Amino acid sequence: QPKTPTRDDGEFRDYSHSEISRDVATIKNSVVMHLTATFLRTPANIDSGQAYLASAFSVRDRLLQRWNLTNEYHDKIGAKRVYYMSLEFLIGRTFDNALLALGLREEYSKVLGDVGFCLEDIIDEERDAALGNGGLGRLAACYVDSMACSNYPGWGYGLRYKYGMFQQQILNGYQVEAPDCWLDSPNPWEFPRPDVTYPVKFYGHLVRDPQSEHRFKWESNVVYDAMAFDVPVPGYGTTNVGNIRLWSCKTNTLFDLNKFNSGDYQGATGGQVAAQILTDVLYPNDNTSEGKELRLRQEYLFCSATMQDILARFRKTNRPLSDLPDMAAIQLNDTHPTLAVPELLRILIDDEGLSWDEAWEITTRTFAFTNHTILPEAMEKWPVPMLDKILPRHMGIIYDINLFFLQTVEKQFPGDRELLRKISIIEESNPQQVRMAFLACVGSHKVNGVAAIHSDIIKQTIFKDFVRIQGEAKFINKTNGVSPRRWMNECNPDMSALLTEVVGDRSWVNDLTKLNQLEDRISDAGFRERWWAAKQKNKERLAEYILTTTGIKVSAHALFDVQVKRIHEYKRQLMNIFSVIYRYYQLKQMSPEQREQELHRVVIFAGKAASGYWVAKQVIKLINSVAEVINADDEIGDVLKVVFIPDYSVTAAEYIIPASDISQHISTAGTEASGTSNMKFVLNGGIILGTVDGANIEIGEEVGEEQIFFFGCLAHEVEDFRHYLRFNQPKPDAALQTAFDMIQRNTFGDAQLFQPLIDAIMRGGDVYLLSVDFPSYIQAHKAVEEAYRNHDEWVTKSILSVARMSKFSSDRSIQEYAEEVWNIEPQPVLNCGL
Ligand code: GPQ
Repeated sequence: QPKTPTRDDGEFRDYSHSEISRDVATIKNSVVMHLTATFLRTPANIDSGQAYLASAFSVRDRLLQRWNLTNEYHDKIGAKRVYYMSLEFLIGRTFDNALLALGLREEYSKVLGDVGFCLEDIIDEERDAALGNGGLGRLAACYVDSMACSNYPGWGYGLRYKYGMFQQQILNGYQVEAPDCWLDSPNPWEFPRPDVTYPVKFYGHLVRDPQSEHRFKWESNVVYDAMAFDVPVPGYGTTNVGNIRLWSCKTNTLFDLNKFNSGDYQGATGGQVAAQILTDVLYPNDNTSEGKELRLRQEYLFCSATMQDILARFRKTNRPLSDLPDMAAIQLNDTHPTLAVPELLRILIDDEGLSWDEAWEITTRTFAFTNHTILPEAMEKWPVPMLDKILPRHMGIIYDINLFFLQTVEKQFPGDRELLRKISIIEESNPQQVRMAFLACVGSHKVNGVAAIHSDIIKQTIFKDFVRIQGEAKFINKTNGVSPRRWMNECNPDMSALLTEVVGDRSWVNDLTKLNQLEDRISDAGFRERWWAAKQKNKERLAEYILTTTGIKVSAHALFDVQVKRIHEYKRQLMNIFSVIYRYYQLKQMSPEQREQELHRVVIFAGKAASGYWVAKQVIKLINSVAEVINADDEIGDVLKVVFIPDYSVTAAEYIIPASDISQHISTAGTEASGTSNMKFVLNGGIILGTVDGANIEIGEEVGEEQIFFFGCLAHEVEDFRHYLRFNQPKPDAALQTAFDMIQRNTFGDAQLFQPLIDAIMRGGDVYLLSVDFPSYIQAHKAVEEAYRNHDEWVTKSILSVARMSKFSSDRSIQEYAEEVWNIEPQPVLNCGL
């Protein structure tokens, strides 16, 4: 165990001279310095965009000091680090997050106020870093946040997409995609590192090493450069600053001097265009594998650069390669980074000269793998011919991994040919395919699902045989979590103030268990009133946001019923809109007097559909068509309003989530691995209407069954229903049939547009069991309305829920990973007064 240096023993650099100043005049100087020196402006002549940039750069200076300190310290004490490899990091905005973490929000507010700006407006100038699709990418961002806040030495690794998640516009009710040019203006939250650049090879051929039968030299002329950009991750209440290292494909090495000299100026840069494309765009698929060659090359660029970087850092320790697993734990965020496994083997064997057995031992002790879905369309498979062409050496290594694996299985279960066929990493289809989930599983020492039910399901389905072969202990559960920094402290200031009052200080931000003290206030009438007022204020803020983004005026006194997430058949936004149609029908049957007695409701949708996912896009069109008719119906007025908020994003979620009364998480049982927005809604005092699926189940266990509205069939019943519906017509109940009829009578425009959505149920086998769950869904809505009308009961539910949510802090998830998977410990940077 290396000795931990202290500030006095001369070994450790003294940072005290660069203490972060809280002095408003000093902060002002640094903002003005950036304004004049970085952006060539004068304080008398700036707009809010420039005020944002200058302020953000001055905050960044302070973060970078701590970034250096953190990494220098972790290097010095020889700390083991975790590397969280993810093709997606859905970060959102950073400015406000950094101000809160550094405790400088008041000070910057004052400085900006002095020059005539309001901090909230300045915060609004920042564009989201939207380098992810949905839950998987946001989870990665919450996890690096928790690592920093809990002082774990760890980095995220990802890609710096030039265009992030597309921007969604709604035109004539349809989703239209526009590019997300987020890097068009300077990005204060990245730090370019041209000195950290690695070459990454593609294509080419292999030459066998005459010295050794299993070593190869891989020769190729197609070499791209991957350059690092570091994104600091502010830790709240700690000096530690985390890091996300993002790779960008560098272009200038592909300049063709021969062409240039012969006068072909355009042709000389042809390579640049090709190189740029590798990190140009984020693939906009959620829970679906695209299978494009470009995506494979993107994945490999990522894996190769990351492994080279991790090994470069390891070599500086001068320890033998067999110590790598003692210095580095690598987590694979789904199968997208799985090529890191053969890449590490390749480097260890071909470049470092290790034997297969040595390299294999190091590799499997280093990697662990998280599965995030069991949807068949999301399972990554790459055709062998494609892999063989692009990465010939890796294809050979994968064959070897498979061979050795099958040999051990054959020894364990002699003569079981069927078993070998089922578990082979190579699927014997035409063409053959590499099953990436199997490769990731075999190459890792731990495999986990993301909620208890999901981890059970994967053990019974895709990894069933692997459990039998490799043992139960390898397959574990790590229920997801969310960061309380962003998903309470930042997005819900009024409720946060109440929590701080109850706890006595802000310590709950890094320790959600403290919220159990809320239970003591449950019968404090004054407190309950302020609790409700906080929710009400958030609803008014959202009503304002809805008005500016959609032009629709909604009443903040109605029940806010929210479903925001990627649009996907398994998430069943379609079932939601069918129930809205049925509700509309019922309201139309009533007399005006009766109608006014009904609970007023605003049904809020938001979410993006993958650009190539036609059904999901039609669902968006249906929602907008229904909204248009209902919102324009004077008889209905405020009794029912339907809103589709365009361009859902992390920032939009920060407005929407704190304002919900009820939120819907209604996937067909067994299909949503976990869900994470469900946790955010409940943490913000909203109640869930949901199926017995994913983390809904564990949320129910924690907050109590009275605090959650469950409905629908159970996961173990799904297979039988599906089987029945393959051979029998679905029988929609009267309510669902009414919704179909309304659509087919052209109530919401041309029925032809929506017939395919009805057909998917009535003729397509109703794979997601809408006809099965609809009756209990309508019942659950009734139960929600009744409960909401009992105001006192509702406030109690809301407070109790928040009090009992500590399990769903990502700090808890990260601590479990650290202790059970990564074997790393918190290493708080010595307190140097920073
Ligand atoms: N998830 Cl495979 C995604 O957001 N994208 C994906 O491509 C895959 C999974 C989600 C999953 O659907 C949610 O249930 C999880 O809560 C989330 O990953 C994080 O684990």
